[in-house]
Amino acid sequence: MRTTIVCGMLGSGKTTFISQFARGLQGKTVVLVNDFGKAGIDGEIFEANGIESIELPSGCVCCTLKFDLISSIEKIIESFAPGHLVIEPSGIASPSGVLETLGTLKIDPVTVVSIVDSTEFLDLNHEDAFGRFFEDQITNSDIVLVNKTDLVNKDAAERTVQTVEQMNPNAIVFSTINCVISGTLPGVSGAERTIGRHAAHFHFDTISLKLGDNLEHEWLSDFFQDMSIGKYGDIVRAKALVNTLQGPYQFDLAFTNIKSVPFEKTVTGSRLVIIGKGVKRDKLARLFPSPLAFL
Ligand SMILES: Nc1nc2c(ncn2[C@@H]2O[C@H](COP(=O)(O)OP(=O)(O)OP(=O)(O)O)[C@@H](O)[C@H]2O)c(=O)[nH]1
Ligand SMILES: [Mg+2]
Repeated sequence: MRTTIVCGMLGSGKTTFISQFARGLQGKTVVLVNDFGKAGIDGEIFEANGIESIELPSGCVCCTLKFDLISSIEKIIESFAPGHLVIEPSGIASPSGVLETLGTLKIDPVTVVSIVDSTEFLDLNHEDAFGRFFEDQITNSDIVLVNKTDLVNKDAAERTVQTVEQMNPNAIVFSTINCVISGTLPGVSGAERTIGRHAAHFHFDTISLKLGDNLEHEWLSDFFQDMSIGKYGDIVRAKALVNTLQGPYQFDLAFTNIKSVPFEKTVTGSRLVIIGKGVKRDKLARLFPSPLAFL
């Protein structure tokens, strides 16, 4: 079994990458996904793309969910015997924690692909922000996608690529839009990896809300816009699958970038996940009154 870990900060593009990558793989492929919020969203996105996936409960696979990760992998091997296992840890997981777990299970070979969001990396790559997280991520990677280059200028994209190359001269680095790589991904596995530099965790509030199916697309778009400018706290990531009155939609906020696209099928239970610091729970409760419920 080949195993690929796809890591990267919240909203950097992990699910976007896997949705394309897994479809191109030969043989049985299973994705193991660990959404940070209680209302899992990514599993349903994979399903809509025809990709088999198993969701791990909320929390983080690199620390508190280590045992769940072990038992889920054992179950996947037993039930599906896949040719390829793809793991999407939560956007706060350190790859070294996941690599350690795979090591105890003697899983080999493992490729680490990491996604860097070029709209935030240069601003946040210092000790007081996410510097240690990025270091763990990039030094443990075989392949790095410097993604969302459509949203930054050429100079910022080039500086991001250069910084990543300096941090890990052995990694293969691509500059991408929507995680698209021309040609096939090189098959590499980092035998030389030194794990154990497990980065300290940063802590975020997470809120999951069950929504009704009676919301207007425009109202939700305005709400995401308001979240992006700080009206509900310092929100770093929000995502929702909603059957709006205009049809099913997927909404995303990743740092300050917002997006909504029609979803391929009716959503199984409209829901919203918000991740950030100082999230204004009371204000949200007033906006989404009963019978809508916090999960
Ligand atoms: N403009 C632009 N948007 C992108 C790009 N890549 C991904 N996105 C969008 O960014 C949002 C987040 O992408 P995801 O693939 O869900 O990110 P993720 O890393 O899986 O997010 P989490 O699992 O929540 O941490 C989605 O709306 C994507 O469509 C890109 O290169 N350019
Ligand atoms: Mg994801």
